[in-house]
Amino acid sequence: MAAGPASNAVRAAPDRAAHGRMANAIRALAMDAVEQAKSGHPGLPMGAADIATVLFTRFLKFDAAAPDWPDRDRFVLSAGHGSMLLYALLYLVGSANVTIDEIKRFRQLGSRTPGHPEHGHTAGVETTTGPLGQGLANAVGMAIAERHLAATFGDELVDHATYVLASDGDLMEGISQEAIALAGHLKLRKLIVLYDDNGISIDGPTALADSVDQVQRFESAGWAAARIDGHDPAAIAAALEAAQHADRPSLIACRTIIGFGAPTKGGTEKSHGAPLGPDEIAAARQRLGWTAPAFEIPAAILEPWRAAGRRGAAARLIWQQRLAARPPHERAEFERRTRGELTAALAGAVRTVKGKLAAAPKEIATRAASEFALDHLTAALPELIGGSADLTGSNNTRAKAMTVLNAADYAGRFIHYGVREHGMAAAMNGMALHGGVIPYSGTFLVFSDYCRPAIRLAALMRQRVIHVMTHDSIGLGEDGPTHQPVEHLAALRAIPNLKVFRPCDAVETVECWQLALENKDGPSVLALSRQNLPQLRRGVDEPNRCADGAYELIASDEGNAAVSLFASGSEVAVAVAARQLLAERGVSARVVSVPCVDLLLAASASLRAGIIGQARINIAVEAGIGQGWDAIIGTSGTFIGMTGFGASAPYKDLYQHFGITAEKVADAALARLRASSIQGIHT
Ligand SMILES: Cc1ncc(C[n+]2csc(CCOP(=O)(O)OP(=O)(O)O)c2C)c(N)n1
Repeated sequence: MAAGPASNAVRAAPDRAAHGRMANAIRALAMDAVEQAKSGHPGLPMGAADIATVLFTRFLKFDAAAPDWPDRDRFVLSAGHGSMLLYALLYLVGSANVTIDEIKRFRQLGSRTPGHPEHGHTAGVETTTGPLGQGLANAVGMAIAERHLAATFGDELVDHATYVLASDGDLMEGISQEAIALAGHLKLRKLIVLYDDNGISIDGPTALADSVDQVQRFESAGWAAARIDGHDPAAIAAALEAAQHADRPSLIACRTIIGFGAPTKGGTEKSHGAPLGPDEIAAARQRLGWTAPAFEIPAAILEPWRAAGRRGAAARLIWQQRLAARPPHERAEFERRTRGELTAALAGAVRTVKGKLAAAPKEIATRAASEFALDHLTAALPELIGGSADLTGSNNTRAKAMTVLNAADYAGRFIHYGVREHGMAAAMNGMALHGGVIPYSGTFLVFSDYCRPAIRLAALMRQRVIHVMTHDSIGLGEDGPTHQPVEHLAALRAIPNLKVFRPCDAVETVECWQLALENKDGPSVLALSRQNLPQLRRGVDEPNRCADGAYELIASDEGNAAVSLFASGSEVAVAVAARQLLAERGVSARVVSVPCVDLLLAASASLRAGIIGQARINIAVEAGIGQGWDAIIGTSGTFIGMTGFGASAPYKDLYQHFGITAEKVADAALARLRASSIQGIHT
């Protein structure tokens, strides 16, 4: 196989002593910063220093002056607790935001060097890591995005590797199995995992809990895998060279000594996650031959590191020339996608869908409405990459024109993730972080629990990742309580910076899709029904009525409403029917559709108050638990929904059984009105 530009970046090896001095710079900074912070993890940076030195000085394609260069190689420190490895590297190569002062302020409030690496906070940090296994799975998504964009725009613009440093803990976590299986299946040859095989975790030797042969494990998942001495720079370089030319993803199991250099704590869990202490540090300095004072890197060692930081500058300039030489429309499209800007065609696609729904209203499930919308949205936005965790026909996430993205065709736009919700959600984060694509995918809402750690990280990292989660309530029926989400909407709404949309009909579905796509700085969940729902919105509304999170769907017949009925998703139709029952009893009620509680609560106080209104009685209805609805209906409001798990039965029977019906809603309103008028007489 032809050597790609990545291997052009390989530089001649320094002599072993020079290499050792450069690696020791990482070790010294890690020891000193952790000691000063009185907390942190020196063991991993000290153990992995040789690996990182070879990678950064000779293989990684990057330009420290341009951390956002789209065609840079990605480096993911999956074992985020070893953050001082990354901060030391960023400082040494001359990254503008990690100065020696920031190293001295490791783990302090407002520093660029927080306890675990945080993407968006420190330039050069490709993803936020700390929850073990997530970074590795993010890297799979980055490698998918790279292959897809290379197939779309050509190798001249997109041809970079994704390197991961993974620890024992990363590989013990279950998510790693999903990630490596997917990567092996997709033959992501530009994904290279360096495994810091030190045999130590927090409790002690990994042998306490693990006896997996990782090399065999990766090989069986379709990877190339090798075992090397992780302190031998020649062996590291040879393994990286081989990995760059592999036709599949590569694992390099690097046998290392945790806390390398620390005379009594090295090789043991004592160096994993605590300051070494002044005596041990002094002894380690002596053993390593490091004579410089704390936080000082001698110029003769810093200079080759800084040179490594500049090494990719020429390649970047040549890449920029290649980009500039592209036909203007191609260049503009590449740049638009890199910036994450949507096309002007989006608004037209939404208008088209709304027009069709106005002309021929549809009584369909919102999952089907989502598919209908996606047929138009995916045509307007070529950056949308869909998928499903083996529920394609149930989630309705594959637009008709989408072909499959696989090892034979990376230009495809639909990914069969397999039954791998954890890995899928984390890979989607990696795709969004990589840029140039907007990932969306599907599973059942009840399995959002399997995606939750990755969704939380997407929210923390402010990444646009869209989760289509269907079968969103007891409305799924016969599959029963294992599959019926009850607490999930509330649990997802509890995640900061995540938007949970639950549209009530086909029109709201396309509006919520538009809002999710325009939500550039965070993830979204679209909770969609399995069962058919009436189209409540008729005619064409030009503005997006879901934009404030809630709106008055049906006003009261006369003047001030006595009752406000709030509902989301499938229960909006229940509220509409209840309003009719109340009207027949001479009670005026209004219906407020609440497709996104998060947006409503984020709206200005006056806007929110206007939408919530001033009816005497507030009632909310949602086929989930009531937690969180108080913020809308007040503590004196009435909630009609679920208080425990569902059951297996046809869905209409379940709505009757659990009392989520128009009659119950109307009865509750009438009872409240009676009670308040009696109270009115007494007071
Ligand atoms: C999902 C998750 N569980 C637990 C932890 C807490 N934790 C941090 S490091 C670690 C294990 C450390 O072992 P290893 O991964 O081998 O790292 P090393 O000791 O080599 O630094 C654990 C359990 C975590 N960060 N993430």
